[in-house]
Amino acid sequence: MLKEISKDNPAVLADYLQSRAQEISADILLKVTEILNDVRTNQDEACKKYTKQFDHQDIETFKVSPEELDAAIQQCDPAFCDAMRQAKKNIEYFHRAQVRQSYILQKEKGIYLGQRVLPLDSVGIYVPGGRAQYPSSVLMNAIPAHVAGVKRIVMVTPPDENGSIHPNIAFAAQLAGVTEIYKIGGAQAIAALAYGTQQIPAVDKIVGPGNIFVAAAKKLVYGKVDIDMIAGPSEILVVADEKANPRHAAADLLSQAEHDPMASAILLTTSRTVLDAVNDELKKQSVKLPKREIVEQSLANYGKAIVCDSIEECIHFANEIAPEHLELMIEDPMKYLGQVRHAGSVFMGYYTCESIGDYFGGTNHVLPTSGTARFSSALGVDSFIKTSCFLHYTEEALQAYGPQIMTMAKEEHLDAHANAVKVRMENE
Ligand code: HSO
Ligand code: ZN
Repeated sequence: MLKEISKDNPAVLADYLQSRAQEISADILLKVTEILNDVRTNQDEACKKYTKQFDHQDIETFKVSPEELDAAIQQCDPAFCDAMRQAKKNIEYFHRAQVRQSYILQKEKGIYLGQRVLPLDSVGIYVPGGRAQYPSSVLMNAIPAHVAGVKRIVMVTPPDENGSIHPNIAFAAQLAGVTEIYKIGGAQAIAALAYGTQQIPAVDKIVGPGNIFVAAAKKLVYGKVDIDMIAGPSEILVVADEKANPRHAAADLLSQAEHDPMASAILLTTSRTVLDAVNDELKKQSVKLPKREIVEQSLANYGKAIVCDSIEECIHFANEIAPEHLELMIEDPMKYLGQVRHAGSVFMGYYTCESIGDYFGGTNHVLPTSGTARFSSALGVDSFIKTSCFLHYTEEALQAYGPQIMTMAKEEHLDAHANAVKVRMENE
């Protein structure tokens, strides 16, 4: 059942928005800092100790050997492998269009300047164990890195109860171009990737979701390495007009509610009849789901609805909420897309359920949550590149513009700066 928020009572919406913000407690930050320092100092010994303590495994060699990888992949269902291969093609197709070009500009007097686009040398992808082990996320993280041209793509994932890596994760890694896999998870894995150990060489950037300890570790190592984002629980916001099928809308809301008891599912509709029908459907459909308990908790916590006067008004509230996923279950979605300012990814029309994007369509499913779509973007090729600029002046150009540069330097009382120009101008 979705709790209705009156559109005339913005305070309730503000409360909801506030409650999405995730704070990491000082206690957790302290514990994680200890782990980070320990791994930084004692390297593999500390990694082994924490793997024993948290994952109950004695791991001597963290790196997954080619034989172990092949043996794991043998166990995968061929139909799953085929679907993953097609998904990979679609994801690659979309991300290739994101590749940015270097540029060079020629100016008067032999001046030229430009910017080069360079892939990062190495990245680490964190893949959680347990409940949220998603091979689709391996594709979403590794393929853009591969397309960007990153040479070393490292994956870390905690060992399972047999000390091995999950077959589907192994297959996804191989398919997506991961170059090294290590069986290690938690804050210790983030520390190893950030600082390097004897067995696990450091990387330049760490991406991928994880539990609160992983999130805290990523926050703390930021600066030593880059990170992607601190991902919060999944969010779906459905905008439905009077022609939207309530059964479909309910199915889509449940598809994200099943991720997490803290996930949010919001319906904005121009029709009270649709809202009532969606609520009936939620009841009917949720009892049949294996993750019924999670879904019920999530809807009780963050299942909301607003009945609006128009699609424009729905989009106004969608922009306020800045959801991770926005479905436009409306007749002419293209007509309204331009009004959408803040959403991680938009799903257009009655047939584009979010699941298509989660797995297969090609757009990335690593998206900004908790309102961060106001200022950040989906993971993509841009997440794995950096730029470096360059500049060239000739003697003629320096003679022409030297006085202006010196004027600026003198205003900042930086005589040595001015002098570097002057000594060259006097050469003549
Ligand atoms: N919807 C999730 C991604 C995902 N769904 C992975 C299924 N598998 C991101 O919010
Ligand atoms: Zn999902």
